[in-house]
Amino acid sequence: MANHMDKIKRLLKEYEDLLSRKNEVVQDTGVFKRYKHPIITSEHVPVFWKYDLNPESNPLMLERQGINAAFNAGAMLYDNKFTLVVRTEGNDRKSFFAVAQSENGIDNFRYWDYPITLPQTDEPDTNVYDMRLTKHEDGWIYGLFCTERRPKDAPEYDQSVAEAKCGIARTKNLIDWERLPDLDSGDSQQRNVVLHPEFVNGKYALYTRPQDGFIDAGSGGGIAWALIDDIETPIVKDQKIIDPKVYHTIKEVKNGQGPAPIKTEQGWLHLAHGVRNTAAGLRYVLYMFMTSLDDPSEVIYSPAGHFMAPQGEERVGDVSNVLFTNGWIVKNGEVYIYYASSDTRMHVATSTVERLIDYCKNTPADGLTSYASVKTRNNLIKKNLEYMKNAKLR
Ligand code: M1P
Repeated sequence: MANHMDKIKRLLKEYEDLLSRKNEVVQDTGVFKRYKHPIITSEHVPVFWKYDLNPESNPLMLERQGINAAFNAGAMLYDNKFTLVVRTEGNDRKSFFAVAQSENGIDNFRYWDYPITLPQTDEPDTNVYDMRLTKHEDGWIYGLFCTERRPKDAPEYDQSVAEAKCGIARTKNLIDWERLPDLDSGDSQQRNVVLHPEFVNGKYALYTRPQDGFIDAGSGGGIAWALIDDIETPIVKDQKIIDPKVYHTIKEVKNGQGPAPIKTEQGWLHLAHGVRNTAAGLRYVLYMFMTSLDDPSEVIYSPAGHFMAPQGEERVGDVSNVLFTNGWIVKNGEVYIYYASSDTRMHVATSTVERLIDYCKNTPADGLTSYASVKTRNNLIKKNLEYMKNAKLR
């Protein structure tokens, strides 16, 4: 018995050491700061979610219900704490949502005692993931997420056929959730749907990502914009592509809105993921753009290329070469970007609203050819050489 208790104490101590580890900046590009440690991994999930601690029912202290990964978290400031709704995935491959909070946003994230129990529709979800949190001006906190099910007409021989739809739930306290009907967009598949935080022309506004197949966006042309009359009967009648996928860019295969955009004096700041093809498979990176305050469906700045791409250990995981984001938080002008690497773990990067606007406005747009890229770079080189000559730096 003493031995059993020692094992529990050791597990709890190792757990506490991990959670209280301080994070530190390891990269500062001027645009953002990157941090040394992931902020949430499968190891951050409470010991009492994995082990049966009772010596009578688990005398050998085996891990009973392992956790495979913790990634793709929605984010918001709740109760003045940095609050994530983490896609937490068991060894059984099922994802579920769980709240974790931190006082400073960069380390010491702690899970609440229980994961979220999400109410079901008449058609139960097989798997749920990637919740985008939006504090809407109607007073509710909305969570839009992907609900995945096996289509009724799927052939018996193929057990991997899946259908992705946008599930919708809302809450006032992140504990009790009301499930609304799934979004009816008329598309065969939908993922990466995000609710805009304000009414637009008196309607709820959505960023959608129509797609033909479960993985393949096909004729789904990019990030779309849709207005719906009623969130309790959410039907999309019309979608227009506002940020298309484009040949030979970081979003040539597909893209998707990240979290809900941030409102600034100069426009809405958007963070998104773009996907391109490589010989080693798909590569997911983060990119940014801005839309107009007068018309949030009008893109006003679109800097070329990626904002962040996988580096170091971020490159490797269950789905390698992936950065994905569905959460960020603004506090006093500081922006905390929560991103996941390779469908395995969560990280934070920090910036400011001022720096992100500067990045979006002053990074040249993609000229779409090597010739145009050289021309843009030559402009920078020429300007710098003149500056360095005048400043006697060379
Ligand atoms: O595996 C990478 C990502 O793939 C999907 O994103 P998208 O719909 O753009 O292809 C999502 O399943 C996401 O969860 C995952 O991180």
